[in-house]
Amino acid sequence: MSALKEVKVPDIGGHKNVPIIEVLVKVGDTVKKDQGLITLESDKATMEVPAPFAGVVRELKVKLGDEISEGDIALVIEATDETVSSTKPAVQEVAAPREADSPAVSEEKIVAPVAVASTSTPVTVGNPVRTPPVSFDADALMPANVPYASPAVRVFARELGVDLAKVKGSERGGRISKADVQQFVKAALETGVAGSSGGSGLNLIPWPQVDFAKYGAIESLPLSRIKKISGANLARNWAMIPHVTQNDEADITEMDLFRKKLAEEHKDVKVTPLVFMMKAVVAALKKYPNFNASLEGDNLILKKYFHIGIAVDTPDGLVVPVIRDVDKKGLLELAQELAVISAKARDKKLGPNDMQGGCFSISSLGGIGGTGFTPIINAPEVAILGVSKSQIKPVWNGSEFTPRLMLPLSLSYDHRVIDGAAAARFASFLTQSLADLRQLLL
Ligand code: CAO
Repeated sequence: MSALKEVKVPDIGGHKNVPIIEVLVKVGDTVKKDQGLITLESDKATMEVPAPFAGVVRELKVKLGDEISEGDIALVIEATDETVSSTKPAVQEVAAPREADSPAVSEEKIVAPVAVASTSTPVTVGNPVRTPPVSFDADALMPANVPYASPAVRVFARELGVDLAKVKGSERGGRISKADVQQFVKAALETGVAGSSGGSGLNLIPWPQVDFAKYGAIESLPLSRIKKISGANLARNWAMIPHVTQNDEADITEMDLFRKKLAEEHKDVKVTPLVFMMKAVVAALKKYPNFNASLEGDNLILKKYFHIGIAVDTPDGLVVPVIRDVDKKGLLELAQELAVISAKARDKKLGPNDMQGGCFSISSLGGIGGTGFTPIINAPEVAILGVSKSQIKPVWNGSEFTPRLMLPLSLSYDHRVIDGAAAARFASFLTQSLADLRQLLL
């Protein structure tokens, strides 16, 4: 007699209450081993639970929209005899019901594999089989751009070197089938066009798989949602934008005396060097409009407004709220707004509107330390200013060394839009403006 087996949700990377976005089978369906049964979608990954063995679906224990976790029973399959013996690691077995509706559960415990697709690169957990180098398209890291296909189809496409982002899915909801991939390859061969990324992606070898626990004690912590989202953005920006960082130093001795005086007179608000940077950046953006721009195909979109993004460090990761119309606001108003928006960021109260519309970003680590770093451009912006910690340094004034408060600045720019000479001029203008604040009034 064929055995009824419960298919349990296997290890899905520690995710809990993951919604089911697709039920791929119905009662009575005959399924093959490894055929997709249900698709789960966490905040970053789409995972398919495959059939651990061939058989006939006898009962669905879940429906579309249900939220499930590891160990939950998804469905019951009547396994075909030959697969039962060969399928040790998959599910919990139940005997065929003696009385119509009460299956007795045996002790057999098995682990089902789950296929995960969090990026364009499919990862099959627990599958040590070596795969060919992965064609990496950084834009495909964005959740909305991840092609809709089962892990089996992803593996198939990868074996053929097909970039799934270029394949049109013919199934429900645009899902890409194996036949779609075959059709794509056929069409590509007929027209003589390569089916793979054709040089547009990075042909990277797979990420190293290391069993760290072999070398000592470890702890595995899930990334926060902010870290996952900002990580995807940073990876895309770093991979797709040719970054160059121009370093410079501003003599802020006088500026800092003025700042301290201002802070003394206005004890209700914290006036840090950052608000001076914001004003100096706006003056530089006005003088060099190509820095207040975004690249759109072959066009440069120049912005006539001055909204500045400020990188804020929060316990959950980096966020970049935007302060609008910096050109129209005074130092004290900016200081107040900076305090409000960074508190909002740390209290996780920023809305999407608070983080949109930026023209240029500033990442200030000056309150912490460092003499310079390479900030990553916040696309679709074309430049970002990194600010490190000011220090008193001996500076030669032509006749003697004098102690001056020097502020290190690191300007990263998109070399497709900005030439090195323009970046040097922009940075130099910034340092001069900060050294002599009267320049900001001109
Ligand atoms: N040099 C020396 N001291 C500085 C300084 C600088 N460049 N910038 C700030 N300081 C001082 C401030 O004056 C303040 O001094 P007091 O405590 O004596 O008043 C102290 O450092 C702390 O400043 P702050 O960090 O609270 O305030 P800020 O306005 O400089 O910055 C904010 C605000 C929200 C940008 C900051 O708190 C923050 O989150 N920075 C981290 C940004 C980040 O993580 N960037 C990395 C992104 S990766 O590219």
